[in-house]
Amino acid sequence: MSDIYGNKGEYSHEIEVSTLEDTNPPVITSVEPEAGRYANNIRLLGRATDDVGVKTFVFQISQDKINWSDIQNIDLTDEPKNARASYNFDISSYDDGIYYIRSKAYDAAGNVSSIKPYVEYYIDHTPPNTPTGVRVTNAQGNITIEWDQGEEIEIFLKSVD
Ligand SMILES: [Ca+2]
Repeated sequence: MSDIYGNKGEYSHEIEVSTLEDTNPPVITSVEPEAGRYANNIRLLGRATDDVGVKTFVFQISQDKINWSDIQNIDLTDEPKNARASYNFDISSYDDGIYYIRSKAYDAAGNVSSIKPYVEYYIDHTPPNTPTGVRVTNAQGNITIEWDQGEEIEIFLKSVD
């Protein structure tokens, strides 16, 4: 390479980009535990995969599946392709009700998982000592007490004529 004066220009190297750009977002493969009632804490466990590596998990909570707020961000320093992150979520300050929890995952390139499955949890601080829907039936001296949840008991009474 030379200019019109015959001076040799300095050869400039193009910086070669050897690492392929990561454009594939991570995929959340599971959020645990399974749906159910929880009183004081929920031991959350999320799993995700990525073609390069998962860098960050974010657990989020919502009551309407529209507005989500972060519960916890978890950075994975080793950025594994098959990643799992757990968090013991203290729900003691949450009101009773139905909540949805989901997880997002980011890779090192900033791609975020697009499909974010959620799990439905019922936060319930009320101890289950009050049965609902109590029914008492009396058939020929056999009194049966039933309620909607829990075990049934039968009380057999001799009818007094
Ligand atoms: Ca990726």
